Amino acid sequence: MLFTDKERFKAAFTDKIVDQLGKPLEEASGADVFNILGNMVREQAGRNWAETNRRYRQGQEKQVYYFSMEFLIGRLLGNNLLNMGDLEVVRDGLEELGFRLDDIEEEEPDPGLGNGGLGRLAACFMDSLASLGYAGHGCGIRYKYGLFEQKIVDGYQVELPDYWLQKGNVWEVRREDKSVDVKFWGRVETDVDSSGELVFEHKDYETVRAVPYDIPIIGADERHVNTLRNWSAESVMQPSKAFGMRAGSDYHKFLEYKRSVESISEFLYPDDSRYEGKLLRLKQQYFMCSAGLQSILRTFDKLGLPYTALPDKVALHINDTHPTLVIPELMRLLMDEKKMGWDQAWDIVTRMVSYTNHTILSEALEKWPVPMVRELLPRVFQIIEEINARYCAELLRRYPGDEGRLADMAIIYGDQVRMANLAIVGSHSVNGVAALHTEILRKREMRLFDEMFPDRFNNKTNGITHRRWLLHANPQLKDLIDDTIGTRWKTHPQELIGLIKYCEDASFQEKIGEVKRANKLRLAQYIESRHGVKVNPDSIFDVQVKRLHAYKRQLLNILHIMHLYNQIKAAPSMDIVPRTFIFGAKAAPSYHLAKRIIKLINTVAHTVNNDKDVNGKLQIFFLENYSVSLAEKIIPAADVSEQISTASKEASGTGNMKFMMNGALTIGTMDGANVEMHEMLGNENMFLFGLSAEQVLDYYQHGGYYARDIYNGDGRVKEVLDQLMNPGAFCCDGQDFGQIFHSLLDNNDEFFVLKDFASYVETHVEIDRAYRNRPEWLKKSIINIAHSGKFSSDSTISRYASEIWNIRPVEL
Ligand code: 26V
Repeated sequence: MLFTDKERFKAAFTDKIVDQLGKPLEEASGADVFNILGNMVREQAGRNWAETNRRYRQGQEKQVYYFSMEFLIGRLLGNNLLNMGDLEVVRDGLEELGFRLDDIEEEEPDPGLGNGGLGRLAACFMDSLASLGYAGHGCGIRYKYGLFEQKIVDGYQVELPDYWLQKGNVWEVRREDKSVDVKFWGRVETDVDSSGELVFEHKDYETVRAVPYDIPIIGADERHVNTLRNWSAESVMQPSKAFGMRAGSDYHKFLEYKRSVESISEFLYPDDSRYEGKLLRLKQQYFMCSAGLQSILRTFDKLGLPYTALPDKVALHINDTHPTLVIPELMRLLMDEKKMGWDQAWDIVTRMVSYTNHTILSEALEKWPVPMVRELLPRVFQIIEEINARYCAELLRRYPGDEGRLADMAIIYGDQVRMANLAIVGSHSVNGVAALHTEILRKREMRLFDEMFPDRFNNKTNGITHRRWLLHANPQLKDLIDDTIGTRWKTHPQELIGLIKYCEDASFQEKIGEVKRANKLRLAQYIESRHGVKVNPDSIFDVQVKRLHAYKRQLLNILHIMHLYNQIKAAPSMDIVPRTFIFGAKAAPSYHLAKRIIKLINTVAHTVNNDKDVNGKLQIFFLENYSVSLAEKIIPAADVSEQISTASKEASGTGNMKFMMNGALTIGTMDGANVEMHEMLGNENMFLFGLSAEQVLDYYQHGGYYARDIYNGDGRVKEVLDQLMNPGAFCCDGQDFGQIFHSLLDNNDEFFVLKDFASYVETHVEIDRAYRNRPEWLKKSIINIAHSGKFSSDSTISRYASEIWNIRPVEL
């Protein structure tokens, strides 16, 4: 606790305002209050931070480093206050000084240093590691610009730069003294040293200075404070050093060099739907891997242990294939700098590295062009070649003459370096992120690898931190749970299961209903402030928020809404429970189909929201700039959670878990972690529909699906698809949605939108029916909350810790 009581907090805070800003409290703005408070919290955390590091060093504790190109951490003020146990005191104290903490939290920029699920998972993991007392840290990039800010203009997505650092960042500490140099380009010279050993010397390289910015990750016991270390790229000031042996010292060349160096940590790549072989992205990846490893080895050196002890003291985890270069880069450091032989280095590297796969979409697989890797990273490429040569030789020993297998499994093949293959071969653990996903990896996508390395594959179902997603985002629900089952669940989220006892308790049901209504009112006010439209809090809030991807099928959702609208137009007295459909989604800037779908949602929204015949039965809102902070407002207010990806495509999903924890009921396919939700909830507490993963994969393999048959055979489908093409019902320009129409019919509907349409429509009718029975609905909602503890990232992290990293919590 930072402040033992409210009065002391008020006094300390008021003093700080005066001391630091030189103005009286009455003149302090919201931004002033945020900055001063943030600084006070960081200072306090600083003491525990130093103590944590001292303790880790003194005990020679094994450290885990989670390498990730993305950490979507969200705002930190509220969560830090929560984890430090100061939230109530600060809230009350500020209130008496004339400020609302909720407003002060809004002053904090929301760092968008991630695209979606993968980056947010890394952030939940950071919180769980610190909260459970593990020595686990993040290694990432301090992007100057986060994911673009989305504006909707005339229904179209417009992207604006997200300069989140404009007003500074109170949480970070620049650690100039911990900088390291990263080398690009140049050539490798081979020589023999005095003892006859081959030595490799990197010449004529370009040097980039990596400067770390550390953010304290404050655990829920307040005492464990781990580190998220984000690297920033800077130029080296002496041109001679910058270009190594290169002569060029002319000033223009230097400025050019400076610009190109700084571009490395300039922006986050905003397209998580398909891989592109962009040089700058490869630079980012190597920059992070090399800087992170150098700093880890420096820390290890201070222990004074032999390098053979490295795997007992350090674990390296790679979040998808983006940081796979840690494998050859660590080989390089151990061999070229620490003078270790190949076999020993390889043994050490593979015992240290573990890898998580986050997608089976083949368009997202990273395959770097050989010439690009060879030129940018000449020594690292040599090492990759050697890894590949030794591994291919081993393959042929095990499977003599099996050229087909070699072609599938090689690391370098044709003109490409396949990063997933390198990650599997160079690590001791490969995990999927939900049971179904891991099954698909083992049985299909990575079958040959599973056959060769059967002990390597394992599942770690994703999780979410209940601290951000329940305690912080839904304080009223938190209070109600505390009053009902006590407070132990906060440190043991599995104990939420104790709520099951109350699922039929009429008074508890009513209280759950009241909390939901309060959250809906809050969201309704937010929507009203943005859209200028009143939202009916008694309607069903039906929500789909996530990145816009064809496989996530926002299209299925909006086509269903068009169908509902058509039904109402045909029979305005139709008896349905009023629905408010809420969307939030960013499309990658170059993903044209996704952008069309956003436009379609907005066009349908405009038509429906302004049609008198609809008479309040349907409302549709597309909330712009979906982000972590917006998610915290939306999710607690949802009645229905849309998790409707084409089965087999969503590796896990984590939004599904957040909604469940906040009492929404899911309409979903048997995909990702939905399958495990269903295992606990059964058919009564979840609304399933659509093809199974097996059916989908069978269609892909054997054919037999004809989207046009459905268009011709189902009048409802024909009606909505024709409306995409005809100016009239929804659109002003008939050409607007031609691309969508063609993707469904001429391209035979890759994601089975039409195939699943009928079953989706029926399932929504069921939801309408279920909602009318309020006690039954609330009972289901309680059962969902009760089971959601299973998806706490605390459980997930405990499994990574014991089954992959071999670490235990550190007592402080
Ligand atoms: C891929 C790429 C491709 C190159 C450019 C930048 C970029 C950035 C991110 C990605 C990763 C996409 C994979 C991903 O986010 N997967 C999601 O991971 C979640 C956490 O495991 C999981 O819940 C989602 O189902 C899965 O789609």
